[in-house]
Amino acid sequence: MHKSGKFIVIEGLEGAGKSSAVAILTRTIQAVGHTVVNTREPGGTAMAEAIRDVVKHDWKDEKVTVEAELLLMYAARAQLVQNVILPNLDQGHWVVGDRHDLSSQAYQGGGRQIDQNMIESLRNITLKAFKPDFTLYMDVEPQEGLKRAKGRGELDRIEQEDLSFFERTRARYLLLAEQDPNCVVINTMQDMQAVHKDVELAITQFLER
Ligand code: T5A
Repeated sequence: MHKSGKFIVIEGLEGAGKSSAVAILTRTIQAVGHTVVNTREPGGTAMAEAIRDVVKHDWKDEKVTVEAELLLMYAARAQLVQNVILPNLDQGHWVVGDRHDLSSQAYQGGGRQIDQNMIESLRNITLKAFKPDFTLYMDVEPQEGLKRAKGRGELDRIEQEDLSFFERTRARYLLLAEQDPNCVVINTMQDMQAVHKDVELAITQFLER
């Protein structure tokens, strides 16, 4: 499989502050001499970006089924992993991903309450044994995260879900983060300076491993 590149992922609800965490990780990893490639999900290839548009779009009278949403997330992920992530890791580059598979487990599994076995099957087909080397889960209370996201402009189709959807999503994130020894939880209810310090510390400790 891949040579020596590592796949680092940032996860969290909307407004958790993933964008600035991605910037900190990228800077810190580059500072020790690695080439960093940034990705986002859904998206990151021409086709996956088109899927992103489709999945974030509001289709007015046409209900987007939970199954269609799940399949689109995995279709985009298949494109990104095979065309971008794996080839870069093979070349020894590090990939910093804004969201990956944990998002599907949390949003579609927790939020949409899709059966875990169905998600697991898609995961096995799409990713096989591939998984991130390290994940930072940026934890935010849904109300606060949505307030921050709203402050940035219009909410998309998924962001317009009710609070209980995001509470279920967060609960699933926390559960899965706790079970994963390669996942660190960052409390983003603190001020930004404290959050950034925690992110820097987490990635520095990973680099020193
Ligand atoms: N999705 C995605 C699924 O349902 N399943 C999947 O499998 C995948 C891959 C993606 C959508 O798709 C869903 C999840 C999403 O709904 P997106 O546009 O990528 O859509 O959505 P997000 O990744 O959530 O993007 P956001 O931009 O909303 O979140 P960020 O990046 O976490 O937020 P950020 O960094 O832009 O911060 C938001 C604002 O908050 C402020 C920032 O300055 C910014 O203004 N902020 C803080 N303010 C105070 N204190 C702090 N500690 C702060 N941290 C940030």
